[in-house]
Amino acid sequence: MFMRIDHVAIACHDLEEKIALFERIFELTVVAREINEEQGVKEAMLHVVDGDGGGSYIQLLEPLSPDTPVGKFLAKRGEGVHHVAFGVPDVTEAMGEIGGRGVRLLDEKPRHGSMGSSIAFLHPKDVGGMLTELVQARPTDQGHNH
Ligand code: MC0
Repeated sequence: MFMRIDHVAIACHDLEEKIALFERIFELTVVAREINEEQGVKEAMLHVVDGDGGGSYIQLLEPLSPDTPVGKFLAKRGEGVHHVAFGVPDVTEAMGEIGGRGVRLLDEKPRHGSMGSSIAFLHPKDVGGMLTELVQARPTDQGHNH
């Protein structure tokens, strides 16, 4: 079902500071920036490698306000890994299959994700404490990436 790890997301207080850190220590490059009002984040995608059906990235997330998933996470746990996202060929199909195995879906239908992707989250308590995201890359990205 999983084609690749699409991204590992890191919650941070200062997006620009963390972009500079990851560029310096890992020689990564920002390939997309976005404000996602629905998810309450300002984000940057740093390209790691190209893979099956899309690329793999580090995603840096800064909350738009304290009363958002990432804002609450920072207040409770501080900066660090917020979620892991797996690339799937069809997010609706993956939601049905995984949901059918008793995992709570946090989204009833796919939402808008980074770089035109369709995404859905799974409850961390049903995935060993790991907030998990399913990602279907934008159709034009599949096969030849960003
Ligand atoms: C909360 N918990 C987590 C967690 N956030 N565990 C692992 N990783 C996380 N990121 C744990 C808490 O410690 C708590 O456990 C329990 O889950 C309930 O959390 P809460 O603090 O009471 O907070 P809630 O219930 O208000 O919300 C948690 C929940 C929420 C995961 C349901 O954050 C959510 O719906 N997230 C999905 C959307 C999201 O995260 N969007 C931002 C990124 P204890 O043991 O203390 O009870 S959007 C994004 O990144 C997009 C743009 C993209 O990738 O393209």
